[in-house]
Amino acid sequence: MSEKFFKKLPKVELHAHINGSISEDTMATLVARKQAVDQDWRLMYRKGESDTLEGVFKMFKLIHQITDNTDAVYKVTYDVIHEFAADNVKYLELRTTPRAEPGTGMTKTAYVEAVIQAIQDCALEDIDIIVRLILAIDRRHSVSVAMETVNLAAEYRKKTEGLVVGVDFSGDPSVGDGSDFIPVFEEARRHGLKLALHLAEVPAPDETWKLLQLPPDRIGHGTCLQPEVGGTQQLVDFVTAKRIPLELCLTSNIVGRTVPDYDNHHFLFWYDRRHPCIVCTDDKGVFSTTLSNEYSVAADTFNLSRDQVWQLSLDSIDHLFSDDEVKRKLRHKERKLTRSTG
Ligand code: 6MZ
Repeated sequence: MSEKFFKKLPKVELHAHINGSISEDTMATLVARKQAVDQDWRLMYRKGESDTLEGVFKMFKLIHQITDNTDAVYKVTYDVIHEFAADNVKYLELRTTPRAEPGTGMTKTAYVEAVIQAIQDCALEDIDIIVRLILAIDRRHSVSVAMETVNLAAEYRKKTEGLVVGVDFSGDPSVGDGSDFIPVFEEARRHGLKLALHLAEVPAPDETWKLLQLPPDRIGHGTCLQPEVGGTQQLVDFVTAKRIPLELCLTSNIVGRTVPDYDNHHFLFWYDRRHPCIVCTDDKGVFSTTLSNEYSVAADTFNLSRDQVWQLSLDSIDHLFSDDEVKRKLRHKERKLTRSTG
């Protein structure tokens, strides 16, 4: 299958962190507007430089120095949407952690409003992509900070008539105990928000088991659910029985070294069991990838046929956090395109 095939494939992206998705071009523009930035950023900003999860988190720190004001947050969001649209992504759920920057006076509310403004401006343009927003809870922060994020998500869900669809749980997986946040996720649910939680990105069977009882609507990564990689059979059985979809980010896991190589990626384990698997980018900027490339890598590594790739993309629609009307329209569009492009 050619590069063109993967590019033309209409796609759904459900796991993309805004600041991790920043392109090199956008970085260069924003760095040019600043003075106090490490001039070696371009060196760091290459696949292979951030070659452990620790290195990846250093990259986020650098990017956050650059996106420390609402103009930059608006630009990153706007550019990222255009880049996904150019990659033929028809539906995109962006996620981001509301951030206050006392140095520039940016508040969390202003941050969220800049992101929403960019999404709304893109919706008025002639680009064929539907965008929704998930607000992220960083596990390195406190439970009360997390509760603030849930309140912001609930507030802006109402104000934007459903543009904000859920909350995410992310941040350095080696920090803290995720089960402390269970009351926060229960509160999010009471507000009608969906839950997309990073789970078992590194081995953490106790925490994972407790968080699974919620249960989340989707799991980010799920790298270490199986017993051979630090999980348990109980975790595998639970996720299987509940059919909780997995957001799988192949390149991210290889670069971050939570998986040794593509051949050993847990995609195959779950895909073979016909479990809902969604191919995602995670941080397309930091990992120098695209969603087309992620589909191409999955197809090459696991010998997927054209039909299987189409079906994988089509099935992702079942798991997005928008209403059935959006799902129906997307399925219709994909089927029409399947017929016309083969
Ligand atoms: C866990 C991740 C992540 O929110 O500033 N993030 N958290 N595991 C990952 N796998 C590599 N990739 C990204 O985007 C950057 C933030 O997203 C989370 C981290 O909290 C990171 O600081 P935003 O837009």
